[in-house]
Amino acid sequence: MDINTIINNLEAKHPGEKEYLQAVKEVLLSVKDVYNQHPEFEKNKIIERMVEPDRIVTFRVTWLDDNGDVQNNIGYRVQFNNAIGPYKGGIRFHASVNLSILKFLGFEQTFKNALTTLPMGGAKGGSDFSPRGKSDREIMRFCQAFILGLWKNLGPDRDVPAGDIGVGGREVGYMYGMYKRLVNEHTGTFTGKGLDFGGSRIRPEATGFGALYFVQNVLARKGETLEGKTVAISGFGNVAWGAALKANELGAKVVTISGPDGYIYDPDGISGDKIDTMLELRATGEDIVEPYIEKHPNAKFFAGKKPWEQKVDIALPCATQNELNGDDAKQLIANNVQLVAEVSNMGCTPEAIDAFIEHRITYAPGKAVNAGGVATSGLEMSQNAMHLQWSAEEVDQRLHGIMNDIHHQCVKYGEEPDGYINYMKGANIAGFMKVANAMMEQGVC
Ligand code: 2IT
Repeated sequence: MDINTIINNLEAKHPGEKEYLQAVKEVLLSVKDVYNQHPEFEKNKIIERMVEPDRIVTFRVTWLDDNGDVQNNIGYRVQFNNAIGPYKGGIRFHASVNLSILKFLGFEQTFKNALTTLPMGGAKGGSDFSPRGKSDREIMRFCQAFILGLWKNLGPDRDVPAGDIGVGGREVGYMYGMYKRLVNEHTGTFTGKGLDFGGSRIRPEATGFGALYFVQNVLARKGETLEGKTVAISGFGNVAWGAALKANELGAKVVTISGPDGYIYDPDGISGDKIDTMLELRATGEDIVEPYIEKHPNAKFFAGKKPWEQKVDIALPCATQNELNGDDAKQLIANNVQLVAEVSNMGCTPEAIDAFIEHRITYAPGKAVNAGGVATSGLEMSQNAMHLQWSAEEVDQRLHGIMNDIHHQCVKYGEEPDGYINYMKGANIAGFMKVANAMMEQGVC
């Protein structure tokens, strides 16, 4: 079956799952040419098998809030594809979570994990539970109830979750604690754990650090560095924090962060202690950035706006899917942006991506740029399996090597006749070929 028919069938079968259909469409359109060169893929229905999750687990999560009232949420785990390794991917707790979003994330994760060069399959999970305004005890009870519904499907060689939006070290700790009680084994079946119980050094920083190593590679090809470049970052979570730290270390000036309430523009640069302000804002549990200006009065807060209206050299979406749309892209292009690298998953809408590619602005997709997070999770799995813990230098060096390799794969498959590197195409083809070949070698099953 040709690619367009597969896409049409999928749209008919899963109407309304817009994020999932968006992610699938992007990958399938990019791999069209290589798919057509491999008739064995069509014969074995590789794509038809690849676009459907292997398994979806849905469960009710019931917990008691601080008033003793009963609360109900929905829990999910989408085990997408384990052709190249155990299911691996984060857990998202956010009011917006639904099956379309988790299927898109699980699908993307499969190709991202393939790009890391490590043996990990793709999965994603989460709940429509909103951590906003919840007490620590409520978070703990929710995490425990979530694991009660999911634990039987997990295991070090079966499925290894981690964090995502709304799930950080604290939540992973609570989930892992309950998981360990239930299975009575300390096998490290979670990554992003605390350093004292099997966590990896550099894991909290890894997504942001890896993204900046990728950006370094992109610039190096053009004979440039990050020194003196201005950078717009969205979000203020763990990913934005790691990206801001490394961007500063490499000589760039970060001028924005953002939250659901709006964005901060700090003309003096968000550096040093100011980066810690991000941690303080998060610790309030309110999910807003406006209080930044109380501590740093030179900065300005723009309510309800996105940072993409500022003139910068580099834009790094670090918040959530589709946070940068066609109009934002036009604004960035008019302001002469040089490079847009998604650190969030599917941060740009298809219209934005089309605009960047049409204007030959370097655009790099999340599945390549943010793969350092899950890659370091893979390194955590290795350390757990070997019952040891590497130094920060060792982990950072491996992470850097992996990001260089991912960049290399993108260039190899993404170079166009005019010399433009289509990083989206490169990442999609490289990831697809690895998963497709692994599925072919394992037979029809
Ligand atoms: O989107 C992602 O790659 C993550 N949330 C991290 C997944 C992981 O297993 O570390």
